[in-house]
Amino acid sequence: MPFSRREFLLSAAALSAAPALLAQARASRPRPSRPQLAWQQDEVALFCHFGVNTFTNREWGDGTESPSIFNPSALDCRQWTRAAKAAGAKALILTAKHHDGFCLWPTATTSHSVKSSPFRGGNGDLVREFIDACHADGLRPGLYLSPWDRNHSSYGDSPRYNEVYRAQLTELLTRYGAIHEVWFDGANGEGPNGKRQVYDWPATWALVRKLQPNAVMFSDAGPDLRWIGNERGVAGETNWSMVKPEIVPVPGLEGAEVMRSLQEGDRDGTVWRPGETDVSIRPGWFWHPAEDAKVRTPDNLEQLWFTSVGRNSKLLLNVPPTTSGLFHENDVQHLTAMRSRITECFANDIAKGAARQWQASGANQATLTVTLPRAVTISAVDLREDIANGQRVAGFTLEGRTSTGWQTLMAGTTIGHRRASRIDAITLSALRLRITDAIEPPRQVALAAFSAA
Ligand code: FUL
Repeated sequence: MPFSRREFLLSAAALSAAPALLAQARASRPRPSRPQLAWQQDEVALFCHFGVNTFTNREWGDGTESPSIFNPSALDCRQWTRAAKAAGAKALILTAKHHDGFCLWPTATTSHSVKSSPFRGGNGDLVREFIDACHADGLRPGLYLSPWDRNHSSYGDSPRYNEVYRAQLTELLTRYGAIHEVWFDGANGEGPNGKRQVYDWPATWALVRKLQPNAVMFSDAGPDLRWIGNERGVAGETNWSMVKPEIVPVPGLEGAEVMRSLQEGDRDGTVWRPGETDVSIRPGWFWHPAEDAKVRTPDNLEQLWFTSVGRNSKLLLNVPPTTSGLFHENDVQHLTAMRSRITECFANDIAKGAARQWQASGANQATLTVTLPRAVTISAVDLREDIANGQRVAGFTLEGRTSTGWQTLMAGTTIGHRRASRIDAITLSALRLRITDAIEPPRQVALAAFSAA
């Protein structure tokens, strides 16, 4: 049936509005905030679980520990920060308070703190020493403040404890300068009144935003960073930095869809909330002498790097100080060895300066061909999207040209900030990245290839 004039005008108007509508749809796709970008660019941070559990040899204190046991014999936070630097970490997060409620800074909210301990004669402030050491070594400090508090008498009396918790946060976020990350754990138990505490997340998040607008907040539900869904150091092979916030609206939820969204993010996510991969260098989060021989090997640490940073996540690697207040020498050695391996792996980019051809085909496909100056053996590849413009690639295949023709080296879904992999050594004269699917027109992807060390 022919168009009426009215229909024709309407469809012409719709057509001319289409680019604007498309642009609008694109503009409304989530992009990282500046603090989220900086967080991702760190790539590796260390986590330090330290507190009364270090002295009781436990993982979870019950809140009845006497502050008198907290007495590190040779505390030196600079030893931590030097080791962090040697490991290539750019940030460090300290458990200012774990579930046992013992505060590592002199707080006005409870006497259950360093003030009542023999540490520095009761005049110590471990949070201050930690932050000073971070500054001295150019690292970005972050703090973990456990919402679950098994010591405070108000816990379980929800409105009252929420006030206490916010008062603790206010102390931490106003006394020590810039705090780059605030870590909210999802664990939640009953208070002495037998009632389960109901946390007030909106008010807590708003307080952090007000006091430290450049800090990123971590929890299952963000708002800025999400938990990756396991403590094994493994991000999803598909890993979007966007999520649908309605799937995990508050921390501590369980279920298959929650776990999937934490692991993989959401292709059609409406909020930018990249996944952070927290994992310990030992079986436990706190130091236990029996685990000195169970420190992850450099080989294993390197694998963790590839399954986190190499999959568009950030590695938050826990290294627990001992009762002396220092990292154990085994941990320091393995951390340093991990860094040397990563540095060696990415030392020699043979695709640098090579001829590149980028060809878009349609709205969501493109091919990048990199012709190498000569045939070389490669054993690792590194792909990167410029995520300041959003995460776009949803499917790709990487091929290499051998003396007998093109061969597939790897295939995957997302790329994001970094998609890095070791591959079986292979001699190639060219590489071809085919982007087979993207949620917005793909932009140039950076491709680097590394020769065997
Ligand atoms: C968990 C806690 O219960 C562990 O003790 C540890 O702090 C880990 C990072 O988060 O939920």
